[in-house]
Amino acid sequence: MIGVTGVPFDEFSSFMRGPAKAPQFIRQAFHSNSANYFTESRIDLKNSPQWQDAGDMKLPQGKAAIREIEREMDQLLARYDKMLALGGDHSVSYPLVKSTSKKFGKLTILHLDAHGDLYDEFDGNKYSHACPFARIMEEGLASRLVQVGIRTMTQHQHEQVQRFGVEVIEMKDWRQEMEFEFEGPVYISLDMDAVDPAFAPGISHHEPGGFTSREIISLIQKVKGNIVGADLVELNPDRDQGGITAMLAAKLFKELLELLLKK
Ligand SMILES: [Mn+2]
Repeated sequence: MIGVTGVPFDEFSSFMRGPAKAPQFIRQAFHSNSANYFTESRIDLKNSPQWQDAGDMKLPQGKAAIREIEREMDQLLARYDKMLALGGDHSVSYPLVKSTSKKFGKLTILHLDAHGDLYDEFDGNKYSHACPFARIMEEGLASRLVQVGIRTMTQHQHEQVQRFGVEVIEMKDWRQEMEFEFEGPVYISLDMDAVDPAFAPGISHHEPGGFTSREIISLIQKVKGNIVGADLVELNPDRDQGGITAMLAAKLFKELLELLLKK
């Protein structure tokens, strides 16, 4: 059984709050009468007995939330085979990955994002949404970190890439023919801002030059491997236009869920 949980936390966003509201907006879009519950390969998620919405986490404020996300994820992973988490800002990925690696061992992480999120610290906060992958790599939670869609590389983050041996496919080097196949347990962390803000304006950091909706959907559909966990983060409903980013998030949620259901 796959579990889905919402992680309503955005206190460690560096620029703008809002993603704490994302889980409810993604659920609303998922259940919208304007669409149906089928994935593009015709899996009927409404009538699938293989997944369940476990509701939202109940989180305290500040750094205690990071510990609580890990603790609640530990409990969820004791009840469910695998989990898909709806964020929240990207700071939630560190405790989610930490918990997932306790169950499945060292992970290969496919990280789709405009940003590397590899800062050692940001505005004095080691748990900032700009830092989760530095924490993950420092603690050895992943054997491979593969980042795709990056288009904001800085000198410091480039040094972090070298330090941790991160495999980066910057957006400028990405090609549609690229396919991703991995050995061992795989975790997918999908930041909505990987998508171009023209398609996904409902995010905090508008970074032009990203994926089209079609490109990111197809990229996910072609991922091969044993997907043991995923998160979908950084939807900011306050910035959305007519709910189009929430609808894209719901679509990506469906395709990610299908990947988790596969094995
Ligand atoms: Mn990002």
